[in-house]
Amino acid sequence: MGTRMNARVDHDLVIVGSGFSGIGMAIAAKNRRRDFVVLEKADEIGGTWRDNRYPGCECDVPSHLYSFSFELNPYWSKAYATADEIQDYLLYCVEKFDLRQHMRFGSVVERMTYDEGLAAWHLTVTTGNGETHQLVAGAVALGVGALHEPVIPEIPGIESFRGELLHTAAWDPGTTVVGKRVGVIGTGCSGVQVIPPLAEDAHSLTVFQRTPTWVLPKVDPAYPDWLIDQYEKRPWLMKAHRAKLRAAGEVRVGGFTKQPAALKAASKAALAHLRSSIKDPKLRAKLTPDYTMGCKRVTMSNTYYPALASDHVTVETSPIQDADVTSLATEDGTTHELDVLVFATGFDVTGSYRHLNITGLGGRTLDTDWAEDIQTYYGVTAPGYPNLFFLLGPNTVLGHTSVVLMIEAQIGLISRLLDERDERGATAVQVRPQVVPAHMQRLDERSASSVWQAGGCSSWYLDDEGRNRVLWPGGVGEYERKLARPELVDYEFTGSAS
Ligand code: NA7
Repeated sequence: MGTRMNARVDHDLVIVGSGFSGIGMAIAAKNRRRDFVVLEKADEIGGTWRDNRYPGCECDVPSHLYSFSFELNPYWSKAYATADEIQDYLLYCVEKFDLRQHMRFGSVVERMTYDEGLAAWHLTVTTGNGETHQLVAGAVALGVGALHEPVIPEIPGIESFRGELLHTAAWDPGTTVVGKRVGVIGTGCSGVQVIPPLAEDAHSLTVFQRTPTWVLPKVDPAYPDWLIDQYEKRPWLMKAHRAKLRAAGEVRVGGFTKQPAALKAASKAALAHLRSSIKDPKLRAKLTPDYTMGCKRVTMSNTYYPALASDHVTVETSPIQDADVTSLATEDGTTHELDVLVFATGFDVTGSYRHLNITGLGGRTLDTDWAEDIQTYYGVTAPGYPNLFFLLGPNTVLGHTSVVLMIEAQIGLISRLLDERDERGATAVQVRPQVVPAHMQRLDERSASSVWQAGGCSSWYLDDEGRNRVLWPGGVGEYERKLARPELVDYEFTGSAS
């Protein structure tokens, strides 16, 4: 199980979550022979790709870039992997690195409180059988995912609706919509993916659209067997392909942060895609975005517009008013009779940490601190919360390339800081509070002119004040360099292990 550094704790490191972040962190801890466990609330490993099992669910980042750099996968079947394929990859990683023995399934973290005297975290954990126990951790790495807490909008009367209610992130695999009257609320990435397969089976489909999305054609060829064979035999070929995909993604970030003009060509391509797919001018008008491309995450689909153009599909743009036993009513006075209502309404991104009830130094709580303003250092550490690390935390999600690259950079930094703490004979490491405001100010300055803040839309990227608190406003390369060579003076190492 590795060497425990501090005899006063149950585990040197507790990792919460077993998606890409948790698994990557676990592999690093194992390689460094740290004593660790992974707490997972579900009964199987995975995160986004275990929970999002709605029909049509795929990753919008190229598959060869959406994997660990140290565990490339020659077998991706096509340019953009399905949820199933990604989950299979993660299952493979867990077996290969023999991580299952470290997994504690059905373990829900209810509360985390920092004990300054012990320089450790007390975790209150509820297990599947309803029992609660305490764990003491020398450090905690939170890999709970940014897109984790499904949002269900409040619709007056929805509790009386007798049809089936589903959120895309909590799909019941037994659901069938064959011959049914289906409603879908939301036209973000999930909506764009789930609508075509539902339209294929449903008797009728009503799409409740609040804001039209930008949709690019999807170029998603299957990898032929001969190429998979080559990737298997010649990993350098696969690495070269990955490097090309990475470079293509990195070029795009300037378009989002500095020169939205660079998005002009892509916008033109998306509008041409709309024109060629939708002949009805009224429908086309409804589907034409009035904000700059990239302000919300750009979607890709060849089947979305054709599905919306089908005779049995209606795009409803009048706002939802209320629900009753069998229907949804919209403000234009229309009643929409439905058997199934699908919420493709996204996630409460900052809420991901709320359910953990985190209390740091001096009784401060993360909820209160972050309600005022989210302040982190490179999204990994927060002042006042020693020995606590966030994976894919604030301002580290990406709109232009693979977040797995960010996760790996973060795992490298966390491992480095913990090693440094232990080598110095200290018990706690935390970011120096005084370096954080300037860091956040730089992020704010860079975000101010970005298309996310200045593109004329609202999205889950922005907080209540319209500030970007989700995306990293730069290239992955820059982030990797900063985290690979951290300024150790920016961190305080305190306490004495002896
Ligand atoms: P998103 O991108 O947050 O999209 C949610 C969609 O639901 C979006 O179209 C919203 O409209 C719509 N929505 C949310 N609440 C309502 C209400 N009350 N009424 C009508 N419509 C509503 O979530 P996704 O799951 O699609 O994607 C999340 C990320 O997952 C995605 O970016 C990828 O990274 C993967 P709005 O645009 O706010 O007007």
